[in-house]
Amino acid sequence: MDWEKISSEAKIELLQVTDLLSLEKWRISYLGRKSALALFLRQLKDLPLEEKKIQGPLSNKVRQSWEKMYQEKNDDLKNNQIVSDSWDHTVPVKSALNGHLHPLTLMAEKVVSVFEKMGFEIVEGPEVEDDYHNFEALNVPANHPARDMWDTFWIKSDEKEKNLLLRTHTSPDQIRYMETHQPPFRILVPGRAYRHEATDATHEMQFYQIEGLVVSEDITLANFKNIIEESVRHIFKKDFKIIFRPDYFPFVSPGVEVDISCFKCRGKGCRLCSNTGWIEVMGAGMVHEKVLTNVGYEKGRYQGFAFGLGLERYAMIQYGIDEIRLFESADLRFLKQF
Ligand code: FA5
Repeated sequence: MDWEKISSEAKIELLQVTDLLSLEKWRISYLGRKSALALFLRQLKDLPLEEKKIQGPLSNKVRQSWEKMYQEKNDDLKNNQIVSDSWDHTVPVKSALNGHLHPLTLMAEKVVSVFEKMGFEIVEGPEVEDDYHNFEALNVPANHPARDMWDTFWIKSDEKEKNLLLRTHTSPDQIRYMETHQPPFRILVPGRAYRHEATDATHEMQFYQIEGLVVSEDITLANFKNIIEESVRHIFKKDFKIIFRPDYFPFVSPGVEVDISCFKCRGKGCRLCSNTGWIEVMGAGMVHEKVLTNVGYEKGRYQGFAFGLGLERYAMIQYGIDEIRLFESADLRFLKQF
């Protein structure tokens, strides 16, 4: 018997097999009781001894290799193929898991859409910043005590590009925009900020801010107050109590902090709001004259306001979340609720 020739025919035929029915036909034809191989094995005992010694092991090897080929093909078809005649259409299937937007994305989209309706242009800036844009141009020179307000992640880099950092706020994007644009304008800059600080229920090391900047010849703090009150009303669709308090930032004068009444204790005071009854949501103020001249604007001609709001804080208020660290936890029990 020319086992080599028959084996190669068997292989070619097996390659063409695509369902279990034709695989069974193949098995009957090559390994079945009436197959050439089975007949040969049955007649083996009648061969002369010398011949038997050669043909015996040879034909057994052929049988083993065909059985292996058969088994592999069988497994392959069973794993990968739905055999039409054994497919029960009535068996319920597991429904596919649908993805959905992260609560911070939902919140950012809401904030952006409200400000867009108020005529703000959406702008983005780099997360890896230089000292100049993050601090210097914002009137925070080296060694200024206000630098302590932003615990900074500095980036190790070569001589040419030294003083790189992960931006500690989105305010450097005010500078980047003003360097290339003349007033009047209103911009909104959503983005990530990084601070090397201990985390707690309202502080993360990576968080999102949304910066706003409006500059023209006649912008006042009253415009700022009105825009923030209106935007809060449209974003949250509730009449939250908002408080504007004096605060200090080197790049604004006067400076303002904006707080919204604590959603958890309704102003009574709790752990979340450090017993103040208020949750701080943004820093803001009238753009400092030094900042306007640093970007090359004519001295005394323009004025404007800027603000930097914390997106997580907004989302916490919107969804009643009392722990900021849940946002980045990747905990599906949390994420599935949105
Ligand atoms: C600033 O970052 C200023 N750049 C804001 C500003 C912009 C002032 C323009 C004046 C003009 P502050 O550090 O307070 O300020 O942060 C602003 C807001 O970001 C906070 O009110 C808070 O909502 C949010 N935020 C600050 N630090 C964290 C943190 N570690 N985790 C989560 N949110 C934070």
